[in-house]
Amino acid sequence: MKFCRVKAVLFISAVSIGAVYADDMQGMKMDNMDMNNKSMPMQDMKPQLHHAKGVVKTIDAANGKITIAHEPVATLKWPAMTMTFAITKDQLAAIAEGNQVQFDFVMENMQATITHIQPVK
Ligand SMILES: [Cu+2]
Repeated sequence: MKFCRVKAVLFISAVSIGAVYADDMQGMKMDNMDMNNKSMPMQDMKPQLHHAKGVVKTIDAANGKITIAHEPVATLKWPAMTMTFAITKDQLAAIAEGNQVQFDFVMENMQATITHIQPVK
């Protein structure tokens, strides 16, 4: 008998807690809608990955930079050009000046950052 009453109390608590959570979720939904109203483009949150091929011109490992003469990049409507990308020391490990490379990169705030790079053999 005593056991049954405890169970009933627990059940009622669970129901009221559930109701509180439901209210919170409603609130979160509203917040998300507000964010959408500020028209935040999807690519600001997750930048698009671009793919390119090119030839490594110079490497500046100390400053995390690599200059590549790359072929046209269709996803950005870029012509072929020579430009500098941000790159990590780990990514530079297998790369040398003069290498033919293929790589992925993201564009953020006018900064091109390599996310993956490998020599083309
Ligand atoms: Cu470029």
